[in-house]
Amino acid sequence: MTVTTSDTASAPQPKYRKDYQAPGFWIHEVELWFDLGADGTTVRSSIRFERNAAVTEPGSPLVLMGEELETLRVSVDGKELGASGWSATATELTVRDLPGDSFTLETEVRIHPESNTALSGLYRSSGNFCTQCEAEGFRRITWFLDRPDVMATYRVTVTADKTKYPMLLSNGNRIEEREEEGGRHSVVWEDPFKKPSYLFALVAGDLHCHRGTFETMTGRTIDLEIYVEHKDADKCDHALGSLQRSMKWDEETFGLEYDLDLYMIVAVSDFNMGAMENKGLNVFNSKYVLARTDTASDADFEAVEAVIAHEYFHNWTGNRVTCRDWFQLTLKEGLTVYRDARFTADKTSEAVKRIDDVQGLRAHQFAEDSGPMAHPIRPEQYIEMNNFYTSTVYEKGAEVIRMYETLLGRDGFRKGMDLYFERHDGQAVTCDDFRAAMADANGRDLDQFERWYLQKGTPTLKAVGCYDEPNQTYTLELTQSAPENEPHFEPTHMPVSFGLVGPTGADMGLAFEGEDASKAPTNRVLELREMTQTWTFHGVCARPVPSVLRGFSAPVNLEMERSQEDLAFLFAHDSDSFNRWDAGQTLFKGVLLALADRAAKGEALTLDPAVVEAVRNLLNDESLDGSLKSQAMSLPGFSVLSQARTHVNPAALIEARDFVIETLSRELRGDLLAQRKAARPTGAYRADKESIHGRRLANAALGLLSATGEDDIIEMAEEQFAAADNMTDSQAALGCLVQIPGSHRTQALQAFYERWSGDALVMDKWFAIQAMSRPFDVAAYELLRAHKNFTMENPNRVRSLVGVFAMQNFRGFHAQDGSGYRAVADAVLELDSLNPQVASRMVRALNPWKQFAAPWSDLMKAQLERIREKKGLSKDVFEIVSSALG
Ligand code: B3K
Ligand code: ZN
Repeated sequence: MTVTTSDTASAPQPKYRKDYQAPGFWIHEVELWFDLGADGTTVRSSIRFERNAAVTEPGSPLVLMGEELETLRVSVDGKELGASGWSATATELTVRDLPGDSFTLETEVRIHPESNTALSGLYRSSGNFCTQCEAEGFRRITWFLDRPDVMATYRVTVTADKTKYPMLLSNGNRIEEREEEGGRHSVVWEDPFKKPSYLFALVAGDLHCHRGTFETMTGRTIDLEIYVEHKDADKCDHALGSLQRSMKWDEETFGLEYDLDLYMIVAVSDFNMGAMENKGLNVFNSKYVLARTDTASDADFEAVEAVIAHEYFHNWTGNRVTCRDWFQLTLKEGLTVYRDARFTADKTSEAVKRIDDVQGLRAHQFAEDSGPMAHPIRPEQYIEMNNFYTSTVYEKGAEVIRMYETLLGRDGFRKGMDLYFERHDGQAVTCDDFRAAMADANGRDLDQFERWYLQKGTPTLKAVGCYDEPNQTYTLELTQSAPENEPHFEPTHMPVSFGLVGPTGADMGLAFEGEDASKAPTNRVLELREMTQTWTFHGVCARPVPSVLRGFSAPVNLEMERSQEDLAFLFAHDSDSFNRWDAGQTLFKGVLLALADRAAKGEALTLDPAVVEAVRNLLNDESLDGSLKSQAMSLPGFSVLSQARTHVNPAALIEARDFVIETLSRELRGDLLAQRKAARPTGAYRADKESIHGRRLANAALGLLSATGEDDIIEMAEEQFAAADNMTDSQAALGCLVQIPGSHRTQALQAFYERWSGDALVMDKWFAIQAMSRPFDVAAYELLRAHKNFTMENPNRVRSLVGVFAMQNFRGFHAQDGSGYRAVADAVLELDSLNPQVASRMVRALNPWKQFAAPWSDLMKAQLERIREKKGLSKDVFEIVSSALG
């Protein structure tokens, strides 16, 4: 059962940021008792309320939020209320008989975790109980003021059958355990830190506990406990190490120490997103905990470490200082993504991490920002908050935080963070409070910077450079302009990192008038605050090539007229590794789009040999590590290319991309073979940086080589597949073998299935590898949809088949007869009744329909309309579909 909408007369109404009002009551203390059963759970609560006289009149009733609760009893200050004292609708409990302005309310409700397929609130996963309360899931557990500015301390008693649920966990410290009648037992937990209800957690189950400790900077010993299913006991080491490294890093980098004496992480297999930072008791998608070298790839290991770090970092940025209301979500998410990115950069490679992040940002966030769901990082309105856990709030939010750092410097940023915690520890605050702390700690005016929170869409940054040879000056003119979908655009405060690359490939000095170019810095952060500004650099003794927006210092679309030669020159020489990579991307993008236009007209395709040579040079540049080389040869993806066009013809884009990949594969065959050979680590598997870079390059080379489907390359992939002692190599080889139909494909898939059918996370890979492969069409999709290992009830499985097909298999999804769209819409309709949050993620694949040419656009739109027609559509999917069609 979900909140139903279109069968009621009125459509769901949005909430607006401008309407914020403080709560009518405060809650200081909460006590909860859970009686967990196979057929229903009883939740009793005792809550201490105090009227907020600034907001509500004395005598006005208390209104609490709830969903799918069966109310058994309501009492105030120990007196049970009769029917006239309270009333409940599907979503509100109103209590009228209040003895005064502060009182204790007790309620008892019955809920049904055993049939909760929405995975929000209290639910069951693999027979265990767990919770997910962010954003508004706590109200599915008990009547409450379920909003983040209501912060309280919690005492929680959990009672359940002792044999089935030997572990009973909640937030904070375990203070009592006792036996109960009938083979049951109880555990009592107390969380001394005030928290909003979205950080509440409860877990009950029969789990293996992997233990460790961490000694903090003040010498306290913290117990670390990682809970997993018994069969996964040997996949916890990396998660534990990741947690210890995160704790250390946050002390060293931000001076932040963990507060409780216990930190628990529980891995569950049915989870709507990645993980959840509940105070002292994180609940994780098992995908981001479990890792063993034969089941998880290098990328999976890195993702586990990053997500563990992210949730850990939330303890300060999110939990100790939380959000006043959900419009402020980026306050904790943008900041925490920024922090985890810095952590990963420190632990792996700053350059590689930056390129991976920007690649993701452009593919997902830029697409969202130019589509129907575009919103500022601090949205102005929402219908269903869960729909706003977006790459805009997270990833663009992190870019905005990164701009503070670029403007203020690392030390200035740290000063701002220190002041933020000094002012707001224990509070629920806003993005403006964060900005004020950054400004005040540094004596800077950051008023204009607020526009990054107010405006949606991706601004364009236009750069025009002019070299004056007689005067030896170089003038750079920067102009910012409005995104198409932001009619009220005003100029942002934008840091533009800049350099000039001289004819030898070395950076030149950037001297303002009167400065000595030989002593001037070679990189400057230019602060663009007007629509247009110019800067002139002196003593520029030869014609330079400009390198603009180094490190991707602002989340914008850079527009600059540059010749293919200049781009190739930067691709070969820019000292800024991001811009070096990006010059290649700009070069490829121009080539691919021109080829796609030719393909759309049915014209023959040819590739400029200079492009091939540029890639060859990179591949053979021994100053680059394997990861950078593999990034340098990856072409802009379908999403990035289609954003550059209106009326996209997907077939022509795919044809152009295939053509370039196949040409590079043929022309660079010798180089790729040599690179693969040199890069592949020899001997037993190792996880050091060098080996990880080596595998990344070797597997990218194999991937590119296999594009032509030649027998010797297939044999090479078969050999790697058979011999692999780690998932990175095994998965990469399988990824090559599935691209071309034949016995090699079926045999490899069968072997992989036989070996791993008992391991859910590896089976997700088996589904995903097929779903993104070239021969995978709608018929193949339907076969896997009916496979005995597929279920719509597990979000990871849905993402690996439906999600990958809809968002990564452009051939199959954009089939010209519309069958791909129909198949995905069928899945959305089915999911909507089971799990609206997952349904509303899948349906977004249809969002960019306006960007496509006919017949694709009409076919996509028709499926959106079909979904909108469904009776009882969840408000999650309703919001997405109506904005897409609106
Ligand atoms: N804060 C959670 C996300 C909750 C999503 C709610 N639909 C995970 C994170 O960002 O760390
Ligand atoms: Zn987060």
